Amino acid sequence: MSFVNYEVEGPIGVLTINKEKSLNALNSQVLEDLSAALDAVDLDTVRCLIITGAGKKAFVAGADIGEMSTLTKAEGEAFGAKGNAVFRRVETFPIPIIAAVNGFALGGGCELSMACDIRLASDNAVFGQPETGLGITPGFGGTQRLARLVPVGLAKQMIYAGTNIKADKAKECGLVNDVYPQDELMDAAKKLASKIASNAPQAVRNCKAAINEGLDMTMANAVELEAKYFGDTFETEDQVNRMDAFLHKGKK
Ligand code: CO8
Repeated sequence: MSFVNYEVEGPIGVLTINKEKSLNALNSQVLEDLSAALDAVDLDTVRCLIITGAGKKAFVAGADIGEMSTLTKAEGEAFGAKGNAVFRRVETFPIPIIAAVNGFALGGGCELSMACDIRLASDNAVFGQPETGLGITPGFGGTQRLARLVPVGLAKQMIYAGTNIKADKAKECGLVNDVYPQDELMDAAKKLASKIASNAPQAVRNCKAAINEGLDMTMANAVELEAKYFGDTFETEDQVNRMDAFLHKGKK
């Protein structure tokens, strides 16, 4: 049995972390199941993914504290590396991934949402990195991605003091794009995913790669990179047909 359900609705794939009893906490098995679910995505037909958590209380309440409690230094490092490898797969997955954050997104949950391209939240969502209170640092990318997504001072406060932020504050600081009533979150995520899926798939993929790779570069190198991804979209069926349709609208 997998702790990650994968359902396909046309061009949209929905991955649900399904361990509701422990608020979808991430243990080694869940991380492996998430990776296996990504393996199962048919990239010829699916154009956007949504990741969410089972139930109405939590997206993911963190890495599994029970599993982590007895780790040695070496095992801790290995567990961190395992989580980071899976989250990096999420971040660099060829198609966009939307996090539909339907409740607590703490520790590894906040980190999973930040590895996604876009975060939408329910009004009961809570984001935080409570690790220092447990005697550890964030270990699945939290010290790096949070400081790149929100003002550095806020990231430092959230990480040093373990200050959680609610959905409205997460929207105010740009961590999430929009906030919805819990019952409307998935419809909103699917609507956005459908809009993404309606655009030219190669162009969308190239945009994701250009944005992600360019963020680590100087502007001079980044625009050179953009030129390559831009050029790559020409002479594709989508480019030819979509521009032709624009130019000849109403004339055919
Ligand atoms: N790990 C394991 N079990 C959990 C976790 C978790 N992170 N979160 C919740 N649960 C379990 C609870 O133990 C409880 O189980 P049971 O019913 O068997 O007692 C069940 O889920 C329900 O939880 P609560 O009863 O606590 O529910 P509340 O509504 O009272 O509280 C909270 C909800 C506030 C979300 C609370 O559960 C909580 O604080 N959870 C822990 C949050 C946390 O600290 N997360 C960060 C964990 S550390 C981390 O993620 C590090 C990532 C990087 C790792 C790098 C490794 C080297």
